Amino acid sequence: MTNEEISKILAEMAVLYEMESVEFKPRAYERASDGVAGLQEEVESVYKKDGIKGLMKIPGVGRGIAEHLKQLFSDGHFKEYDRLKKKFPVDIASLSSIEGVGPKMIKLLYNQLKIKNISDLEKAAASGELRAIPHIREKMEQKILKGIEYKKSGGGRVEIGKLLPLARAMKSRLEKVKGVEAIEIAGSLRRRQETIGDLDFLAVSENPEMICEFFSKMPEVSHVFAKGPTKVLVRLKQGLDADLRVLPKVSFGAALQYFTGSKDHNVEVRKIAIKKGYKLNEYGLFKSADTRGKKRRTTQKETLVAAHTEEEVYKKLGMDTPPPEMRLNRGEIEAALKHRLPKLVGYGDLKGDLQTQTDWTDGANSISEMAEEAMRLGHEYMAVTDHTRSLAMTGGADEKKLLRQMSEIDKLNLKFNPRSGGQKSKFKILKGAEVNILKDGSLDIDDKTLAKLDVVGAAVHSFFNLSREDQTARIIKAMGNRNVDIIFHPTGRIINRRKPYDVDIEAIIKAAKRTGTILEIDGHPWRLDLSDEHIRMAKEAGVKMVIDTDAHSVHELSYLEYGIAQARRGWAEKSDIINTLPLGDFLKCLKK
Ligand code: DGT
Ligand code: CA
Ligand code: CA
Ligand code: ZN
Repeated sequence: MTNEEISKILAEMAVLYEMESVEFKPRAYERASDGVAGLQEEVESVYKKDGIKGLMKIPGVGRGIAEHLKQLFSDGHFKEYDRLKKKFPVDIASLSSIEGVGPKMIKLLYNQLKIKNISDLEKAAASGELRAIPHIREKMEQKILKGIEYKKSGGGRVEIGKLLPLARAMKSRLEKVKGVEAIEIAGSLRRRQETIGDLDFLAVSENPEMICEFFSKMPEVSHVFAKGPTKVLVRLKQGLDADLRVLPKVSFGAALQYFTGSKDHNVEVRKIAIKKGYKLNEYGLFKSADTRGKKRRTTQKETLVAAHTEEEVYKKLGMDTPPPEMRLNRGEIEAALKHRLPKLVGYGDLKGDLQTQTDWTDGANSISEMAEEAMRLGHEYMAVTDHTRSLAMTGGADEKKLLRQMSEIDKLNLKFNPRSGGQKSKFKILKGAEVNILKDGSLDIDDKTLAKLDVVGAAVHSFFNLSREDQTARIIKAMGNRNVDIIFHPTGRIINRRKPYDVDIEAIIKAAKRTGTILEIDGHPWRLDLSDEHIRMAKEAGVKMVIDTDAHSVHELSYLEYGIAQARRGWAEKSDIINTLPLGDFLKCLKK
């Protein structure tokens, strides 16, 4: 069983215990689910190597859950899960993918109306039956209907955060198959798009049939649609399709170029090839031997010009090679022809993280655990930005709590400071907050306290339905506060779950420029907010941005990668992103 599947079961169990009204267990299972999802190594091999003790080292996994996992690996199923599933035969995964539907709601829906899946829910919401439940009013009913509609319109595309680790794990196992010389992930995943329609693997192998056989039998596969000697098409348990193509070594670069896409990019590149008298396809760039007698031209007379690497293909066409993230036919082809591609911010360029939540509010880990992990990742700084007062469900901090947290951070910084004799040099925890922007654009923490923080992010977490005018004015008012350094997740969307609120992003960008406010690129793969197009607008307006993770646990601190990918798709360069700067220079870019 893969980590993905185990993590899913643990997350379901959290909800099932909630339905059973068991205390503490729901949170414990959620943490274990997160811990498993974030693990590089397969849980099963951890167990095989180090037994129960090894399992208990996984973040969030205590003895009880470790015992359950042991049983899972020895008998192939979770007794407790089977018992709960029998008691509550509910499609938890799909119900909880609807905005506004969490564990407590699932419990109410089942107990009161026996709602088991999305179609039951849709019927109940459309007929007004939902309002029989005391906690559900019309507003909630509308929200649920909107959520269902939005989910349907998503067309089954899967968020990148669910796929990149999965695809990498598959890739590393495919690499080890006998005869394999190269494996690459192409398609939208190589371009690091926000959502993925299907996975495209390319391989070079001396033994194509063997890798095809291996691929079709991978544990991630739920169904094989087609299997030939050099091509396999499967459905994954994750709910999307994946295909593998095995190619001759000579044409690997051309194939990679072709299957990386995007389709729009390819169409334009092919036009350039034709203009130059070439033919371009997944096997290579060819020059026709006879350009006059078109009718008599045969493929035998074509000579291969370039195919081995992508760079060769682009070079023969007179172009630089655009990074995969840029290949969307949004001007990159022209720039590549003029040798004027921007030098994109790199995956190793960030010096720190600027949005993290801890167990002071709704995060899973302590400040110190988060800081240790940030150090391990090589960061120079990390801002702690817990939620504030008016986000009551997270236990948001008021002024007093923020002051207490600040002195805790002072203590920790002293501990991490080399002068105190510690080993960990040059790391600093910054005092921050994710301050809530109230309906009228004022903030829920007083200015005196905000002024004491190193870095203040402000964000909208309520009143998503204001008119465009009011929503925009509200955020711009917050930007006018001289303590507000950054606007976090500026459009509020959650991928596949919630549309952005209606806001005039051009006006926000203008106001950011005028007030010296920074805009966030929230790298959490559920958010990825700003979008790539907004990033490009901000860059062109000369507005500075930060890339951060919005991490709520230690393993989410690795989400910077998604934020960087997003920034690259938005053409951002190092100089556009201020947390590429060392701490001192970074702080100088803030308002104070
Ligand atoms: P997805 O899967 O919807 O997230 O997006 P892609 O870009 O991965 O699309 P997919 O899997 O249909 O095809 C992979 C690549 O193959 C695509 O990016 C470009 C190339 N490709 C597919 N169909 C065509 C086509 O009709 N013409 C050209 N020029 N390229 C194509
Ligand atoms: Ca694809
Ligand atoms: Ca495909
Ligand atoms: Zn939070």
